[in-house]
Amino acid sequence: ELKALIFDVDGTLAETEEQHRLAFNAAFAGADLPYEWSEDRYRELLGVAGGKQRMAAYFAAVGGDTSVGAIAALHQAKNRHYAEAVAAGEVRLRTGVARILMEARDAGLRLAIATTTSRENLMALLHATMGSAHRIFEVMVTGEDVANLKPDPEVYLKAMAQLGLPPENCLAFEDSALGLESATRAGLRTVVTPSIYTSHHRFGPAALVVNSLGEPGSTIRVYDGTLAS
Ligand code: XBP
Ligand code: MG
Repeated sequence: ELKALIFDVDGTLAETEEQHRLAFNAAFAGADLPYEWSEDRYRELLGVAGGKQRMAAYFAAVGGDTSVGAIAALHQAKNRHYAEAVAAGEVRLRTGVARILMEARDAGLRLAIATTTSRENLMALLHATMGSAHRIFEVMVTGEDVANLKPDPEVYLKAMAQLGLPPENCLAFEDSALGLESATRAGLRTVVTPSIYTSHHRFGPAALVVNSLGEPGSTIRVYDGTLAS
């Protein structure tokens, strides 16, 4: 029996990765670093989950400063840029997300989040895209709440522990192969909606792969008795 839906955030609730990429580049520029991540480069770099870990992997490869302090400062600056962009309305919920959340709630399903990003980034996104409706999420587990990021299953295991439910009662929603692996290793069935940065991933263990959770441009429409031509 299905009792809860657990959502990834970046790429799944919203196409956030482009804003993360631009924010990383703004942080590099602000620190006078000669790095600028192209879309293609960022697509590869997303193979490393977590912004700090992503920078560390890249800096190690190009001979940059991999010290914890340097990376922490850059990540803080990056998150400031990200929060600004999100607050300015640069990111919207993906097609169908608002509807599935409302319909799930109305059907009595419980809603949770399992994300790699920080609580601050998560709340910035939820406030900007949903306002007070973000309270629809009963459980939120972020990258700050776990020792091991995706593809480790910890974030999903923790979300289920907080829901008090076994994987059989839950369904995960993901956009990436790393996220799918995390959910699958936690014993969950997963619906995948590939995002602009993950469309080339392989989603073997997914229960279902669909372009989106709704029809393009749709809101909830009431059938008025006439047939569309
Ligand atoms: C998302 C991530 C994050 C974001 C940036 O993974 O890997 O690192 O790219 O956020 P998922 P931070 O969607 O699987 O949760 O810089 O806060 O890490
Ligand atoms: Mg994701």
